[in-house]
Amino acid sequence: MSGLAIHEARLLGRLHALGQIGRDGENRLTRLAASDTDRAGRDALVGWLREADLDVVVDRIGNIFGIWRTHANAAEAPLLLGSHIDTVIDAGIYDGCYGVLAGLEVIETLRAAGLTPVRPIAVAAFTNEEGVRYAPDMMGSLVHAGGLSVEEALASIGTDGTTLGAELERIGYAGVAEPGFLRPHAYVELHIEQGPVLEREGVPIGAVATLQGISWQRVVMEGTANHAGTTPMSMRRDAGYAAARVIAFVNEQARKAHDPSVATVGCIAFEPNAINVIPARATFTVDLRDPDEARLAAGEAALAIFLDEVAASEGVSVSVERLARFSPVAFDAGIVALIEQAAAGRGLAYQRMTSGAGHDAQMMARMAPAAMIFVPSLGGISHNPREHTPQADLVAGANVLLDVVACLADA
Ligand code: HGY
Ligand code: MN
Ligand code: MN
Ligand code: MN
Repeated sequence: MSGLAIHEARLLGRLHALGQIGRDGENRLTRLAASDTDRAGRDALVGWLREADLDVVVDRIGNIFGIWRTHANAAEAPLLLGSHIDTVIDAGIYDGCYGVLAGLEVIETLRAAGLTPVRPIAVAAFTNEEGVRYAPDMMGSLVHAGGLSVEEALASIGTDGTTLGAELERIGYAGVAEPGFLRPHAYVELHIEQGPVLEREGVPIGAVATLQGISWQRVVMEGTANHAGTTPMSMRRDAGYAAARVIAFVNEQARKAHDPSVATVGCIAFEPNAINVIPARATFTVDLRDPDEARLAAGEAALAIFLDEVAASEGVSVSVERLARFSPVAFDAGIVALIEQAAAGRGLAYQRMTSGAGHDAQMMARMAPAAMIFVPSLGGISHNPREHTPQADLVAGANVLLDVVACLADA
């Protein structure tokens, strides 16, 4: 293994500095893709990449790459590290940012040690991993891996009616490099687990071998606005009640299935949204996930049947828009084993696991051997300002990444 150690204060200092960028008056952190706060986060990252004397490239979907191209290895396919720095609404400071900044930290540590790896090493911050403003999520890495055309991605319309391409232009991150210009030799992503497993097991390192399938849909149910006081229950076409039945259905289905299947209705809006008007329209999202493709597909089919049943019984119309659909992914067994060796080499307990969250690595696995390293999330909490990982775990994860990179890049 490398025998080196990352510069703790530099990594932790940058993580906390980035975590202050994009806070509102109530101190809530939100950097939605291609927003003004995302621009501020991107500017900070580009500044650190430049300070590290990396070759900074921005591609047409706004993915940011910092490339360490020493003369000795210019021709080789780079080893790529990275994650994302866009956030959900009212986010924590570690999701995505930890992997990007640890990737940069590993490059700076290897360079400061005077090593010249056989392979170039690059770190990426992919655009719109969260998918909160523009769907699908993991968009920048999906485009990079060729799973979505850059034109289609740039034309995507946000929840606020904006177009991603115009917003990237506005914030100055509509790059010129063609997506996929950098074909990595391998991709390794360090990330907080965002779930309860590692903390519950008392294990500091997760070697992520698989990542579950994801299905995102937006459902619109149309009924009839009417008077809340005068309309008999038997005469209602209540889109709000119809939506409530569907929300109950997907939750009961997932609870009935068994642990790995999960279902979430995270967004809902009623129109006209007035206390004394029967909702004419209900718009809501359904996020289904399962490590088993057949079970995920069965959950989607059961939902489709139930939507038809509710439409008929409540007299509402239903339209469904698919926002994202990714099958479960198995990561590269060789890199997973290397992660376990690196953890063992540092005397750290580790365990092989699956990821409940979506990550850029699942897109990068389409174009190169890929795997992930997890560190624990306190209370299993994430996508929440209380997201937290103890400093010792953050440093341990970055040092394991350092050893994996030193090996893969032949430093
Ligand atoms: O949805 C996800 O799992 C990821 O955070 N985008
Ligand atoms: Mn993330
Ligand atoms: Mn996330
Ligand atoms: Mn993710």
